Amino acid sequence: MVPSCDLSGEWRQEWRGPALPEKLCGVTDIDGVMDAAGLSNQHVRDYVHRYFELTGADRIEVVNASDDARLLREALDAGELAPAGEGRYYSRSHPKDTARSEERTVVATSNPADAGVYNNWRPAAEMRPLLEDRMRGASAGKTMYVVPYLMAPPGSPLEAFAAGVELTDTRTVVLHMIRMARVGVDHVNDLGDSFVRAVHVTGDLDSLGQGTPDDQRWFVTLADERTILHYGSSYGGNALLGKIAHGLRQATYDGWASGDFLAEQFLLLGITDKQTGRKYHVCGGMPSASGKTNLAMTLAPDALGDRYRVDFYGDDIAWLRADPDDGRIYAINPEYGAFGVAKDTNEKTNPTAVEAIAEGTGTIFTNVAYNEQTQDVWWEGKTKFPPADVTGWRDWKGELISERSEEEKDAPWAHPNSRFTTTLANIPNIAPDYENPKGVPVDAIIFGGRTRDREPLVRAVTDLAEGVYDGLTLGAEATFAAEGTEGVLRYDPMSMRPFMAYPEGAYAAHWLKVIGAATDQPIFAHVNWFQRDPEDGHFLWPGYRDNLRPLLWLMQLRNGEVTGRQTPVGVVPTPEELDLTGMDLRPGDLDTLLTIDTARWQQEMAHREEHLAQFPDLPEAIWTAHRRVAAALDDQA
Ligand code: GTP
Ligand code: SPV
Ligand code: MN
Repeated sequence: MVPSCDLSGEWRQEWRGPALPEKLCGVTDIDGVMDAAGLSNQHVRDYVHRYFELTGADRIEVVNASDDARLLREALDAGELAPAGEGRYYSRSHPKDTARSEERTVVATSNPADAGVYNNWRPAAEMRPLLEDRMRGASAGKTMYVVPYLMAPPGSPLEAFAAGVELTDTRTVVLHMIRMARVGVDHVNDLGDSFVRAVHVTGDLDSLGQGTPDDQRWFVTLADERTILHYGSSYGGNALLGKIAHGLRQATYDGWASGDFLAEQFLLLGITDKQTGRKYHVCGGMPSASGKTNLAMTLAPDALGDRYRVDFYGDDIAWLRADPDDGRIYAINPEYGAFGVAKDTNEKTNPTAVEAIAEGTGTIFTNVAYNEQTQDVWWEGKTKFPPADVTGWRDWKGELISERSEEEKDAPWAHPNSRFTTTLANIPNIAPDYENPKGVPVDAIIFGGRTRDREPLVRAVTDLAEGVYDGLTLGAEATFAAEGTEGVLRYDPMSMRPFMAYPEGAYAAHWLKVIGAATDQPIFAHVNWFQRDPEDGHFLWPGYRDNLRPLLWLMQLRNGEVTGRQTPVGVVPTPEELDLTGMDLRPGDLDTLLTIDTARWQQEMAHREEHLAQFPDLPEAIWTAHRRVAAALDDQA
């Protein structure tokens, strides 16, 4: 006889009778669902039970990557997605939910000493109940999807830090996770308790007071409990918890706590010199929306294409460790897909991205413009002008372009943070060995922000402490009074400001330790594609595919094939050393791109001093590097 209201689930595993109903006594039999899905890890099952009860979801579903086609059909039927041509999909987020919110993002632990300047530290004992209160009953009527995932190529030495189980009440989040991470129960069944618990509850997006003093959203990483609780958004990094909440915030904390590795908002690419057969790997940090995806996907400029090939490894996250066997730094991309900025993506700026999001790729577009009659998508910079015939076109909010009022006429059709989501395998220049569990040896670590003056095209730094110092003083310019003072950078150390999980002084020390453990260390460099002419504002450097040229110079410098010119802030190429074949730069622009304006740099050094002084316990080696650069500038003045 079937024990009618026994929900413990134990008897079910013994049951040999006919298929059992999913619900008994009106309650979902979640053990039955987990059994059927082969989810056997008892720690995962207990966690699912706990949050199923807390969130009040109606039912659960355990997700494997192979469920993608069915989930897509369901999302299309439910109107959560619309078709965007063959094998491509379109989604619109809630208009108040279009980007990460840094103010509402918190790292919480039980140790007040974990508070840093940027991690918005709060006590875990305060944040967990606060989040669980918000989540209580908030998934009523919904399905709770159980998404086991792995943020690493399987077999990676860092695999122990890479597994997680996201619980989410939103189907489109699941579809994004399937593209951005490796998803399936096999990734967690044998792990015991060592997986990240990542709970995502969307909440009622109409009434969360987003951006007001009464904001209800919270995005919390309980780092020392390896638990992520996000409430109040279903967009990007707020909701795809494997990506930045685990892949960056949790992982950077784990890397520090274990002493083993660094997790950084870095791109990772390979350069093959077909003439010599040598292969180089470059990784590096640029703040959000500053060009990582574009650089990682870049092709060699036409004139250099016969000799060099660029391979894509990763565009947003890299985990780095020193390998004791050969003394080199190895990097992996923990992700499985790319979540790229749509704006300005076109055949000229980024042909590989255009191919990676073409029909048949399964790409999901979010918040671009959409034509419901032709199923076409458009964003600013896809073509020079928007489609001339506006029939059927709606902007990212769903408003018909044809019905725009006079004042709305010039508003962008796509949201500036509109994005595409596609798997790495769709990227035409994906590295053949991108799933190599060991990762690839790193030759150079670069940093780059958007800086309209001062920062040259490239300057190389050969000393470890000076390289780390350079990363810590990375920033992007503030352009409007609202964001800061003109000419003063918004510092974004290593491009990790929004993802920092522990104090900056300890972070710097951990960098020195991990990279310092390598006997064959990467060279550092600072790059800048965004210098402008002070008179007419044009970009001095055309950017995009031409960005390979300064990287080639950097590899030559590392190989001792060029010497460059020593300046107080690093080694800068001489104009002859840069391979500019096939380019026509305006006269004078190259000089400006390679010039160090000493007075302007001295001004910057004063701001840097204030910036670094915020961080107690900054290693003395970093201060020494700062003083050395400052003194060299003073000598030159
Ligand atoms: P996140 O995904 O937010 O971390 O951004 P990202 O760093 O990957 O930035 P992405 O490559 O998506 O570029 C952001 C914007 O900068 C896009 O609109 C690009 O078109 C633009 N951009 C990228 N590279 C260059 C360049 O070399 N020159 C110029 N002028 N613009 C660039
Ligand atoms: C960024 O903002 O740096 C991103 C997008 O890469 S998100 O995943 O939303 O953080
Ligand atoms: Mn990013």
